[in-house]
Amino acid sequence: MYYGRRPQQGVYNGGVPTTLRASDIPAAVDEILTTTPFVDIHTHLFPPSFGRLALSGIDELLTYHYLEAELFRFSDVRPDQYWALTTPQRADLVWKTLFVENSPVSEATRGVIAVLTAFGLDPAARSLVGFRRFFVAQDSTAHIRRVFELAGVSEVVMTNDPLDPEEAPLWESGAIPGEGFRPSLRIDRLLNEGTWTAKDARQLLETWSRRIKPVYMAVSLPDSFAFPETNARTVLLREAVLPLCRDLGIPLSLMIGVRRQVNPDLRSAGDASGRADLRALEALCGEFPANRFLVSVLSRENQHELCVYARKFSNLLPFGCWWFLNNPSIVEEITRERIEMLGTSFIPQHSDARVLEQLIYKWRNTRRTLAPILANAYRTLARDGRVVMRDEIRRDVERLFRGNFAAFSSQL
Ligand code: RAT
Ligand code: ZN
Repeated sequence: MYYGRRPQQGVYNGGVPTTLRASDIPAAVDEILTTTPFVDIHTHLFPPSFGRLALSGIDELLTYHYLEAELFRFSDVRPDQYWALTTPQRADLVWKTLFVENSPVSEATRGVIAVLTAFGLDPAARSLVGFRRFFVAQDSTAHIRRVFELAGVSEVVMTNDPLDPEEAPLWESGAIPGEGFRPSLRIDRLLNEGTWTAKDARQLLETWSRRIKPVYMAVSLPDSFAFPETNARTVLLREAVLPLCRDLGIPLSLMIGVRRQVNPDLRSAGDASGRADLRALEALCGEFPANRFLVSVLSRENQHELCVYARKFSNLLPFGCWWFLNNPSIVEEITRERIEMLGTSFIPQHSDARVLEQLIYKWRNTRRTLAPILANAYRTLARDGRVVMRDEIRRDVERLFRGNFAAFSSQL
């Protein structure tokens, strides 16, 4: 299935590789970014077969926790009053506060505007009635296809938690994700909260790996994460998680630097970030050379060290500009640094989308930020004397947004 726009005619010059003049590079990069379908390696999306877990539509878009955090800055509503509202009431309040009474110039608010515009809806509307009517009228399969196409993604990786009381029974009763949705096995509860023995953990992970066929296992970790530590997490990583990942040929994704619930009143919006000591990665990559690690770090201050470690350990693949980093100014800085230090051997971004339609703005923004960075890299290369070919740019973009991941996970 092809989701991106098809390449323009004549791009390949009748099969002969096209050499680009420096002045043609930006347009070529734009065209290649727009027509290459990406794999979104970390989302919280679900297909319709997962019922209430599959979030879509205006009420869900507006009650995204990135926006809720902003609501409490602009409104006098107290969190307890807000949580007492129904979802449509919350959405109405967010719309009135952040979109009508204030200008939606933040990344998360602009995102909603971009989504509405992509569907031809009027983003200056004062009420949500017309938006609700539009989203309710969509056929879910056709709508997913359209969203994937508008976002330029071919597949999204879900976050699947075997210890989630709402999600687990769905898998157990045979729910099938369907086309475009790939599972990953999220093990936060197992590693961070549980009182699991290595034997029981291994058994649980084996059962769930057989059941859902994850493309990786994943865990988010606090800024205080260390390895090795004298705790259950180290034992479980050493004796259950990493041996099984190796046997299955899948990576372990480590998302490091989250400080959960610094303001619990805000629920999902109450988490913060902190700088971590990345010597934990040095120890993990060194002790487990036959394992592969996908790594994203939440603190801006940890980004350079992550690149340094990626230069030391080829079993470490940096990915994404996670959560509070997914803003154009920071994405630009991190991506330039990664290209300078790692060439094309990293994964620039994932969406972290929780609501289906967020894919549209998150991926458009990523492409928009990336285009001048990539163009600049190739123009500088041309200036240094190397011929730049269109097909090589296409190969590189394909690697950044699919190939590097595929090389890390035997399950993709
Ligand atoms: O970005 C987010 O939506 C966060 O709330 C988290 O979900 C984070 O991405 C995670 O996967 O833990
Ligand atoms: Zn996430």
